Amino acid sequence: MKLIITIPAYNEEKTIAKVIREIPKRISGIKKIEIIVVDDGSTDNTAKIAKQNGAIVIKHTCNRGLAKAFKTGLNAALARGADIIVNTDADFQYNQKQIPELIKPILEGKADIVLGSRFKGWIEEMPLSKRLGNKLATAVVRLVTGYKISDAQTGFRAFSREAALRMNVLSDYTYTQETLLIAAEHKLKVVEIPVDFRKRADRSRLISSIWSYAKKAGATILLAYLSYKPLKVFLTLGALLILAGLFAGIKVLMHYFATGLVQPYLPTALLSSLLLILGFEVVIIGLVAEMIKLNRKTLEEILYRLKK
Ligand SMILES: Nc1nc2c(ncn2[C@@H]2O[C@H](COP(=O)(O)OP(=O)(O)O)[C@@H](O)[C@H]2O)c(=O)[nH]1
Ligand SMILES: [Mg+2]
Repeated sequence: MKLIITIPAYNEEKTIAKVIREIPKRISGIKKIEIIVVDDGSTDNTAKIAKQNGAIVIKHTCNRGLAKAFKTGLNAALARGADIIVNTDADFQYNQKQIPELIKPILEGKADIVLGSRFKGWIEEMPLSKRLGNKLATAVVRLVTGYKISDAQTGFRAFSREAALRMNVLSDYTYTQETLLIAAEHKLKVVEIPVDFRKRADRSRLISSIWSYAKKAGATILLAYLSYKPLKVFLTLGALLILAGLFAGIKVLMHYFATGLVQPYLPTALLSSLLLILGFEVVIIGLVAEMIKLNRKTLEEILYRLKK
């Protein structure tokens, strides 16, 4: 069994060495351990220090964002023949000594993805706004995936090779929620274990303000959900519009049958037809989106087999 640890890093020269050194040298059930640091266009000494500490360094020529760096790491690990891939952060917030616990469910064949949950574990410090943001985003992910998880934003997670092969992340910004939507789509088994979360010594590289994060993460979740469940979303929306149209139309029809006139209800009649037309259109869009989804599924299957 080969384990590869991937670490996306953006200007983390102060902590990258500590993170690499904390990774266990030997883990029972694992023959070989490799570390890949994805340096996402850092302007400091992150890459140099990572190399000095024995990591394989892959460099982006410019800052492409965490999701792209995650993807680079995952693909590189797959290409190097990883059986299990652990992703962790470069900021020394997670405790790498917990990697053996994190990969245990995969080694035992009990999970495809293991999330290190901070909320089930120990959190040294997390501002209230971030705590609430995490809870809210997790609630949304729980709702759309059906996974009973407590921490959808954790950066400390393990993937089996099979699960990693399925992770076709499209977002630029954050991979955390999208990977779980993909997992649900492929019915992968997701398990959580409690982990420690230390205070960040430096400011966050990812989150400048909780609002900008909410906006970007919200858009990512919405888009991913739409592309996985288009029919459900559009049919619901279309059905609501059609129902509203019928509701408005009934009065007009009743009056028409009684008197042969539409007259006093002309505005209602217009509103009703508008809602009905809109509703049918939304349903048709749903059908088209569903067909596009089938197309994407075929493409992803090809990608999966190609990578395999
Ligand atoms: N590759 C890459 N990594 C990033 C970027 N922004 C943040 N990170 C890394 O992602 C991890 C989590 O970021 P962090 O700033 O700790 O986010 P927070 O813990 O949610 O506040 C750290 O290892 C960062 O170095 C980025 O633009 N590119
Ligand atoms: Mg962090």
